[in-house]
Amino acid sequence: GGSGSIGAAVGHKIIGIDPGAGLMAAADRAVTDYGLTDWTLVEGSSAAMAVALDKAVKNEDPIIVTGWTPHWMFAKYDLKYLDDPKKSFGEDEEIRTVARLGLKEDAPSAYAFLDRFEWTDADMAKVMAAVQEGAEPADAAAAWAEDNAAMIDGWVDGIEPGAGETIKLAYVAWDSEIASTNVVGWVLEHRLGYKTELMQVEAGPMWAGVAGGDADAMVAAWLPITHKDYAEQYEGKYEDLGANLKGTKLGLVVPSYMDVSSIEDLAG
Ligand code: PBE
Repeated sequence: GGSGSIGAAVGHKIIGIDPGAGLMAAADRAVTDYGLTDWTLVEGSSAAMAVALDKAVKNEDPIIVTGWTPHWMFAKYDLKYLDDPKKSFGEDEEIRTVARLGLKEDAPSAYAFLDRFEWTDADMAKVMAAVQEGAEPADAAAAWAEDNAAMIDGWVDGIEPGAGETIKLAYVAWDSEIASTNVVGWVLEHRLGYKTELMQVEAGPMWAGVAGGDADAMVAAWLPITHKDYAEQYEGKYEDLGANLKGTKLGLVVPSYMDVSSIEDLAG
């Protein structure tokens, strides 16, 4: 159908996630860039977005959500990203590990491992799928770690165990970051002798926590675009340890049965 009919079919709503997510700022940009004046970006959470998507797909109803890769939803459902010719969602970024200042001196073994930690979207997908199927995140991380002992050997090779200190990892309840944070926590606890505290917070407090030293590190920094505002706000107050996963993507996502291919088609 025509463009107007898509807007009408979904009530001119884009189903978003938590308001602190960089993805929401990007979706706001898209609303402006593409002139989607009568559209509403609905705030919620990753979990609520996934529930809405599941319900729509089961009924073959139209729906537009904010989405990102890596995410299990692309394996579970037949979905497509809408083209973004104006690049509101940016391109070419990575997930980075960010540590508080002083972690290197205070917990050198944890720091050395965090600096080395890097995996792929295929690795992350396995943990995410297990969680999505109902496993506790810590159990899914442990199972993945047992299946991938050789990779973990490489991450900790030559690093002396720590002295049993507690490492606080901040993260947001994004499916991708639940997976990575639990795996990193497992390695710190089971291979490097640390205790861990996994602090689930919103995106702003996650960055504030690492910058202020209340958290030791996060593996959930999407840069250079998605978390640009946070990175600029706290510049000089954290240490960027580089990529832990490459090959990410963000955008507006729809079920493949919808007759729409570009964000441009939503205007009017
Ligand atoms: N996300 C997943 C986050 C980063 C990880 C894309 C939802 C965000 O938008 O900030």
